[in-house]
Amino acid sequence: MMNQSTHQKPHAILFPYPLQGHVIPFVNLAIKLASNGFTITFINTQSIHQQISKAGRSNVIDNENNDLFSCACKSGLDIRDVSIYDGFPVDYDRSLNHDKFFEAIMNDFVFHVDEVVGKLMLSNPSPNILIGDTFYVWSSTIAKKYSLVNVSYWTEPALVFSVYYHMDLLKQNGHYDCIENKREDIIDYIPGVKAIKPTDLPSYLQSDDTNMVVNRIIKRAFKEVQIVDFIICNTVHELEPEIITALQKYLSIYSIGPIFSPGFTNTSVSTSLWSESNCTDWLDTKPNGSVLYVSFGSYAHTNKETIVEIARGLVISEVNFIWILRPDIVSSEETDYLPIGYEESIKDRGLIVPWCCQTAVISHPAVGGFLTHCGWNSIMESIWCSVPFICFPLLTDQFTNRKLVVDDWKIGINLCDEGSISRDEVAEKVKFLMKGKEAEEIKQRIKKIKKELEDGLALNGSSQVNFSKFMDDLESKISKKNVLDVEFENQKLNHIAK
Ligand SMILES: *[C@@H]1O[C@H](CO)[C@@H](O)[C@H](O)[C@H]1NC(C)=O
Ligand SMILES: *[C@@H]1O[C@H](CO)[C@@H](O)[C@H](O)[C@H]1NC(C)=O
Ligand SMILES: *[C@@H]1O[C@H](CO)[C@@H](O)[C@H](O)[C@H]1NC(C)=O
Ligand SMILES: *[C@@H]1O[C@H](CO)[C@@H](O)[C@H](O)[C@H]1NC(C)=O
Ligand SMILES: *[C@@H]1O[C@H](CO)[C@@H](O)[C@H](O)[C@H]1NC(C)=O
Ligand SMILES: CC(=O)N[C@H]1CO[C@H](CO)[C@@H](O)[C@@H]1O
Repeated sequence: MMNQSTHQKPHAILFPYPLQGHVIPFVNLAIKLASNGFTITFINTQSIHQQISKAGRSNVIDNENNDLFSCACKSGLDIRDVSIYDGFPVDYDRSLNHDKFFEAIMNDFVFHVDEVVGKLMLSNPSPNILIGDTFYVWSSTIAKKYSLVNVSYWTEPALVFSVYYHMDLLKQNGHYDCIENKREDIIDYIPGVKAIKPTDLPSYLQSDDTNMVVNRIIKRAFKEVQIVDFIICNTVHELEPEIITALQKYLSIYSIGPIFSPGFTNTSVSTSLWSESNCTDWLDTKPNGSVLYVSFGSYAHTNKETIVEIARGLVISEVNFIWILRPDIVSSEETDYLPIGYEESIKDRGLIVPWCCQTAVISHPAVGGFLTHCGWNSIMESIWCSVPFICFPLLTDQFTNRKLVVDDWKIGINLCDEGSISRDEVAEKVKFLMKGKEAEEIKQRIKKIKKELEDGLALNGSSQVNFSKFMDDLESKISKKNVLDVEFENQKLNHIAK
């Protein structure tokens, strides 16, 4: 009987956070686990599911069944597509109503999750693992209720994890949530973190109002993460060795990144929330390394003045560029932010599109630099293509990621040092990165960092070995749990028999 139960097939339920930057690494993880024989049930919110399937490429989405994973399944992977109600109508503007939406995600979403997981427990093979985004505050509660091994997936660098994990230390030292004057001195007491400036902390930790919804989510989520079985992190050990080693003292944390889709640019699963413009033909007309790619990601907003200064600065720089401008980059209520006649004025030197397949663009030889908001996926992808950065963080972990890129790895430069930016500064920085002789060293260094990523993913590389270890530890936890479950059932039977 024991043998039978110890060989139960692993079936993991995956819950990405309902944001573009989280969905991508979750999908890539799903493919990786499924390629290793796991059954996966992938749970998007209905809103995210509908947005992806509307935007999706017809060649990879089975429109009849509206199954985002049909193409991956045809190639033999067992990935089941399920969507879940998040408490709001699908077309509700979650970005505009950010606080209200995330308040509900923190407090009420768990009831919908409970219902869906309850039903899924009847599926075959029956689920035995829950992999939730670290930002979810309910993972171990649900895992406990359904007796699932609980795994927390952190889609940002270990540095950011560590800073959140040690919020109490920041508080004790007056660097977070203190009423008196905020301290401006270097933070050097977080285990494994040599030194970090208060202005390099994630934006939520720099805020005066520590009672904001995201701060409360982080506080609860990082309590929750202390009791999960395993944490997996989309980073490479060699990039953040001291931080990860320090965390390993109290947590089962595995660095398994970067998690890309198997073809990098050629995904068999759609992940994009907006339809992607194809920039290949335009890029084909440009000399190698001559194009600056400009994107501020999927989530953050900026103001109209900033957009105008960047627009003018790009023109002054005389560099070719592709600029991703989401209609809601300022706000979904102010979509008319470019100077009048701007798009016509740039002629063929610039291409402005609402969204694109980022991996396809940055892996094109014409691209030589990336003006970025410093989202973690963007950084990993661009390192993979050896494309160096101009950093313009806007929100959340982006400030901390900037520190890694500019101060630690020296593979990028800052756009500006705080405050507002000017067109001349934009032009100067763009010219420096794209045309300056000094930028050559940056390009050499990014090749070295790229090598770390490659080595990590190689056959005996750290991420590959850690991933195998994670899967082994997971399976042994499942079989242990099964033994306990069987004993528990037997006890119950004995009890009833008496
Ligand atoms: C989730 O992890 C914690 C810590 O290991 C454990 O106490 C809890 O029982 C786990 N849940 C289940 C159902 O295994
Ligand atoms: C790209 O993806 C499609 C669909 O999954 C697949 O048929 C094709 O072989 C892939 N090509 C490469 C180069 O990986
Ligand atoms: C984009 O266009 C190029 C050139 O026309 C084509 O080869 C490529 O397949 C297109 N990519 C996608 C994802 O449609
Ligand atoms: C541009 O880059 C591609 C890909 O690396 C290479 O094959 C090609 O020869 C390069 N073209 C020139 C003009 O250097
Ligand atoms: C990987 O490690 C194993 C065990 O240490 C060894 O037998 C194998 O030759 C290594 N493979 C490579 C490609 O280095
Ligand atoms: C959890 C775990 O085994 N982590 C390992 C990942 O890889 C690095 C580098 O090989 C090890 O030092 C970690 O211990």
